[in-house]
Amino acid sequence: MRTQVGIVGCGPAGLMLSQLLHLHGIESVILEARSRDYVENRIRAGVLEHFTVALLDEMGVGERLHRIGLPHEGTNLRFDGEDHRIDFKALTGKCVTVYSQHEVVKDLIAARLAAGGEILFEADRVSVADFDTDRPVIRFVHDGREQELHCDFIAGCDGFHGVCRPSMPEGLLSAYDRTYPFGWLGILAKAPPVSEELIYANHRRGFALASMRSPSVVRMYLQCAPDEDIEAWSDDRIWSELAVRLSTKDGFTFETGRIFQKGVTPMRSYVVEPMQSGRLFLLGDAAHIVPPTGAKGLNLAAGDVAVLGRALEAWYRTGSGELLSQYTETALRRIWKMQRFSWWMTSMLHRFDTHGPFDQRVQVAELDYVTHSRAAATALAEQYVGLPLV
Ligand code: FAS
Ligand code: PHB
Repeated sequence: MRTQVGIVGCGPAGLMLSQLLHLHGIESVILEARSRDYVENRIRAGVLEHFTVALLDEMGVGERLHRIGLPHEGTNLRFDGEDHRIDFKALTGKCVTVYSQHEVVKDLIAARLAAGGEILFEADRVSVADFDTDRPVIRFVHDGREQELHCDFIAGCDGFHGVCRPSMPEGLLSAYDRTYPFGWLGILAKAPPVSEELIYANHRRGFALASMRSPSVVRMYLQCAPDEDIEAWSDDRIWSELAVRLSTKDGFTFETGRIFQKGVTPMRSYVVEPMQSGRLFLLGDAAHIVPPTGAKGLNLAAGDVAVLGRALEAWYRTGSGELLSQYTETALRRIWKMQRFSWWMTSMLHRFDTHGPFDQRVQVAELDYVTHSRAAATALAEQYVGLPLV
C-alpha cells in the first residue's frame, strides 16, 4: 500500500488531521487498533473550545455539532456554598460548545468514509520504521495478512499508550510529568442537567463537576483517590456525595437518575519534547496529557492538527520543509500555556491531603480573587474558550 501521510490512530487527532489533509488534496490512510464501534462509543471529553468548533466547521463537519451541541456562554465556580459565574461572552466575546468527543469522532469517520477516505479498523501489530529517511513505512496485520503502508510522512495520533512515541530514537525525548494525588470518578446518567451551565465546585470533601451531554443526560465527576475502587461506589453513594459537594447556602438540589456508565480516570500532566523525529510527528495524547479540569485534552489535539496540517500543506504545495521543522516549537508554545492553565485550574479547585489550613485559605482567596476581579476572570475566560493558535 502507498499513501502520502500514514496516520496511526482513529481518535480526534488522527481523524481531524486526515480530514484537514483531504481538504488540501493530500491523501492519508488511518490505521486503528480497535473496531469502529469501539472508537465511536468511547466516552471521553465533552467541551469544545471556540477554536476547535471553528476548525471542525472549516473541515465541513460542524452540522450535527451546531444542531445538537450546547453553546455555553459561561461557567460557574462554586465555593463556600455560593456560585460565581464567569461570563465568557461578556469577557471574551466567545463561548464553548458542549458536544461529546465520541460524537465528534462519529462525524469525522462519516465524513472521511463519505469522501472515500481509507480507515483500517482492527489493525494489529502496528509498527513504524524508516522515518529517519524520506520513505517511512508502517507495518501491520489486517484481515490476517501482514501488510506495509509506504508513505511520505507518519502522524503518530495513537494516544498515550500508542506505539509511535516509544518508537522515537533512544535518548531523543525529554518527558515532563506530574502525577496528581487524586483521580476523577465520572458518571453518565439519564437525568436533566443540574444547571444550565457547568458547575466546578471546590468543597472541603473534594472537587465535583456537574456537566452534561444533552437535555436528558448528565456527565458528572467527583474527586477520588487515583486508584479508587469503582465497585465501592453504589449509585446512591455517588448521588449523595455529589449532593454534598454541590450543596449551596440556599439549598441547591437536583434530580438524579439511572447511572449507565461510571469509571475512574487518573490525573496527570505530561509533555514530551520534541514532538517529531525525521518524518514521524506526534499529535494529541501521543505527545501530551492534561488533567481534564481545564477541558483541554481534545482541544490540544485540535491545535496540533492545525499546526501540522498547515506545515504538510506547505510542503506538498511548495516543497518547503520550514514549517515542518518548526512543528514542535510552534505546537509546544500553545501546549505549555494550556498545561499551565490545566494545572492552575486543578490546583485551585481540588483538595490536597498535603494542604494545611494556610493552603486552604490561599486556595479560597484565589477563587475569591478570580471571581471578583474582571482582569482575573478575563484571564480564566480567554484560556477556557481557547487561546489563539499562535
Ligand atoms: P485518543 O487516545 O483519543 O486516540 C488514540 C487512538 O489510537 C485510539 O483510538 C486508539 O485505539 C488508537 N491506538 C492506540 N494504539 C494504537 C496502535 N498501536 N495501533 C493503532 N491504533 C492505536 N479531555 C477533555 O478535554 N475532557 C475530558 O473530560 C476528558 N476525559 C477523559 C477521560 C478519559 C478516560 C481519558 C483517557 C481521556 C480524557 N480526556 C478528556 C482526554 C481525551 O479527550 C484526549 O485528549 C483525546 O482523546 C485525545 O485525542 P487523541 O490524541 O486522538 O488520542
Ligand atoms: C465533560 O463534560 O466531560 C467535562 C467538562 C469540563 C471539564 C472536564 C470534562 O473540565
